[in-house]
Amino acid sequence: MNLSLTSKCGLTPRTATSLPTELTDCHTNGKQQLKWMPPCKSILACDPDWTYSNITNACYKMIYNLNWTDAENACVSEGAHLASIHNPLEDHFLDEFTKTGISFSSGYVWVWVGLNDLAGVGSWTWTDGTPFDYFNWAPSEPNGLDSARCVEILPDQWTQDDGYFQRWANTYCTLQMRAGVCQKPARLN
Ligand SMILES: [Ca+2]
Repeated sequence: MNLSLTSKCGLTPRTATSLPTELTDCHTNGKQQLKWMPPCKSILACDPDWTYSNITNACYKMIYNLNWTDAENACVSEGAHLASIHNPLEDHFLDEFTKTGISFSSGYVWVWVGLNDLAGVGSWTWTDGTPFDYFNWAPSEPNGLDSARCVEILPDQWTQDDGYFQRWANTYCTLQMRAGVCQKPARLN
């Protein structure tokens, strides 16, 4: 446990699997106790062109017109990965962040996220190394498991009542998608 930053609002260094947490150093009966507190957001910041989310305490940025591999590489080149999703709140945030707001548009209106099973069919993995602990597959997804190895979200309604709206699907990694969304931890300001 790193206490070196407690003088700067108590934040511990972040990893891909933990949210920033404020430490309060309490001394009780001569013994030090550490109390976990909500994150101190005032000193968290994102680089220019990145958007902060107080749901994940991470930074997000859209990228456009790339296949999945190129999208992930584009994120990595900026110290990020394609986004990971671990609960409905994060899922909803990404739908809102990435949507066009146009219903029933044509073409590849999906958005790449970091989920893939390139290491083994059906072994779903996030590129940022976080656990696969939540999913929101559309009905009948994932399908075509042998060849559809990368995952997209659909923040816009592209057909009527097909069950795909704001849910996930697996598809071919080589498809050039409308967008992808990168995610990286917020930095200490
Ligand atoms: Ca599919």
